[in-house]
Amino acid sequence: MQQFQWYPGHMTKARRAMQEGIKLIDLVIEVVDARIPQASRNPDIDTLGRGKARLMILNKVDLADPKSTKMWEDHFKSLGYHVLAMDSRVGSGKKQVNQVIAEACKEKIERDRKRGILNRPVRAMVAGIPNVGKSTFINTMAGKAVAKTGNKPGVTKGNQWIRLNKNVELLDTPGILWPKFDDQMVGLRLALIGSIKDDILNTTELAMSLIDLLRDKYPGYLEKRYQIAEDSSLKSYEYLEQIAKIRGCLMKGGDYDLDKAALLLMDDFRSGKLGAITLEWPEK
Ligand SMILES: Nc1nc2c(ncn2[C@@H]2O[C@H](COP(=O)(O)OP(=O)(O)OP(=O)(O)O)[C@@H](O)[C@H]2O)c(=O)[nH]1
Ligand SMILES: [Mg+2]
Repeated sequence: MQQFQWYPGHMTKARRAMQEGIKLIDLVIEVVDARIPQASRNPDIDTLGRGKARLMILNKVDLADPKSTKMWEDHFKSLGYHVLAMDSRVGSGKKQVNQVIAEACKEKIERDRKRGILNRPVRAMVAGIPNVGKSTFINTMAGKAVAKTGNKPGVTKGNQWIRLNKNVELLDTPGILWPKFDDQMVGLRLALIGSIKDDILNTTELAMSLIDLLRDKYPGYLEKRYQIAEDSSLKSYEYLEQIAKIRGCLMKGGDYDLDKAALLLMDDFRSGKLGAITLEWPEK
């Protein structure tokens, strides 16, 4: 299996900045990807956020399978987190976010009041792994494009404070991973959703892993999109060949261009064209 480690220098810096800045924070808003809510949690953020009010956003809920999202919401609620499933691009759930911010910070406002501090804004750190939609979430909350976003990991490189109103300030942070994944399945899932820089990945292998996963958990989805009969005797690379054939991915000599077919499949998955797909479930 290929290795997925990606821990560039800006993440080491970002982690340090987070550690130093955590004292100023009242609430940690952890953004995860609803398709892999567990694998897209950074264990560091859990440690850093200890003792703080916590809100978890299951983002990109439009790309995840609704039944699974419900299971994850229940799972995290049972662990004591405030949880909201969102499509940050359209901002459904914005009102609830504000409610949770207010509620989670009531205690802090009370504490401030006792000490004679009035109207200090609530400060929330928006944290998570790369490409889960932290900056998009902030832009939606702000109602304008104040943070840079992009369809690849590593867009935000440094911390940026954004004032939502006189009561709330949000901190946009760079997505961070961790130096070593104990479980390579975690690495695979992160690579599939696009949280690991594609340049260091073998896209063809990644696409074949996706084919295996889909055939196992979402039978019929590939057939529907590419009109390939789901024949259980087909190997994953033969499947990719079929996609290449149907989509006309050919090299100069006429051979199938598997790399091109792999890119096409990955794009279709990441943009939701294959359907709403979740890749992991809470352990019972
Ligand atoms: N389908 C869908 N796409 C989303 C959603 N939220 C964000 N995106 C897209 O995901 C991509 C990454 O969004 P960003 O907001 O830049 O992600 P980020 O977490 O700030 O990423 P880094 O700064 O690289 O860590 C962009 O192409 C967004 O348009 C969502 O809820 N649904
Ligand atoms: Mg960002």
